[in-house]
Amino acid sequence: MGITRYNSNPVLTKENVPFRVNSIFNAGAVKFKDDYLLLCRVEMPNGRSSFVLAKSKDGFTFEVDPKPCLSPEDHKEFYEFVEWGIEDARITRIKNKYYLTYTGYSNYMPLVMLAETEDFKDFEIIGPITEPSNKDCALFPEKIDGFYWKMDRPSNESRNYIWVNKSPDLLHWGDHKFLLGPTPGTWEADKVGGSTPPIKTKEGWLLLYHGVRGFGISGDIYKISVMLLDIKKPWRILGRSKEPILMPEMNYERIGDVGNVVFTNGWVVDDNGAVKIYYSGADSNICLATTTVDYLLSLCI
Ligand code: M1P
Repeated sequence: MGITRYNSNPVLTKENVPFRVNSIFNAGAVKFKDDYLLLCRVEMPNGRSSFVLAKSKDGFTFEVDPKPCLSPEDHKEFYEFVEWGIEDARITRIKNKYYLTYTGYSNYMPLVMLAETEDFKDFEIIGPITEPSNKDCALFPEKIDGFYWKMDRPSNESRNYIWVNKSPDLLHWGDHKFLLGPTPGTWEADKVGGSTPPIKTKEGWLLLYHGVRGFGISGDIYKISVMLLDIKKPWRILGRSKEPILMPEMNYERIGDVGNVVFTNGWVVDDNGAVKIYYSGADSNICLATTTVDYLLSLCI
């Protein structure tokens, strides 16, 4: 078993969206009741993004809702933080609530917004949980030593590093610890960021992350990899793959709005260890790759 691309990729493109959009991509993913749900980023014709839900019974064939479920305009007193769009939601279930961590984009530059829902119909927007510039945030699915934990990616023009930090209440965050930076001379030489929310395994917290290498005017190449964190000390990396697990190879990953990108912010892990990774090619579609928890763990050396 390795990583297998679904042979009918992409599972969603803009042609599947029942309203006018520039693109659909970068979906958070979750199993909710009997459905696979994707909380997809739709870039509207004006270049600003909202979220729309897509639903599936089998995880392969999705139907997109007729209208967005969350838009910048829904953010009321927080509108100034999201005026230019909301992007790339990660979904974490903690007890019976689902938390969305997503990028709010505005004149302030990107920051991390938090919202919660119980039904994916009503969303309570809690507000910003970082300052700019920060993105690629995901919550851990349970408390560790009595605290909530998140990972995020504070950045400036030359530094894009993953950090983890903790909170008593999901609002006030501290105890910031460095997790991972780029590795010079490799596929992840210029930038890294957390991708999927961590899942708990027998060996530690397992998650996907992305790495970027820039090639000047030819652009950046985005690839996906996997790492394993200590269950009690989530700032300690126990292992990670020596090579990316997914890289742009297919036309639908190489050609699009931003070419040579594979990017994920959502996966669904079934009780039997089967993993569905929902990822986007070239910032222009939603694709699927399948694998298993055991295979991903075997890469984390
Ligand atoms: O174009 C690839 C990705 O670039 C950014 O990712 P990051 O800042 O984590 O490197 C994001 O804009 C993301 O939406 C986009 O898919």
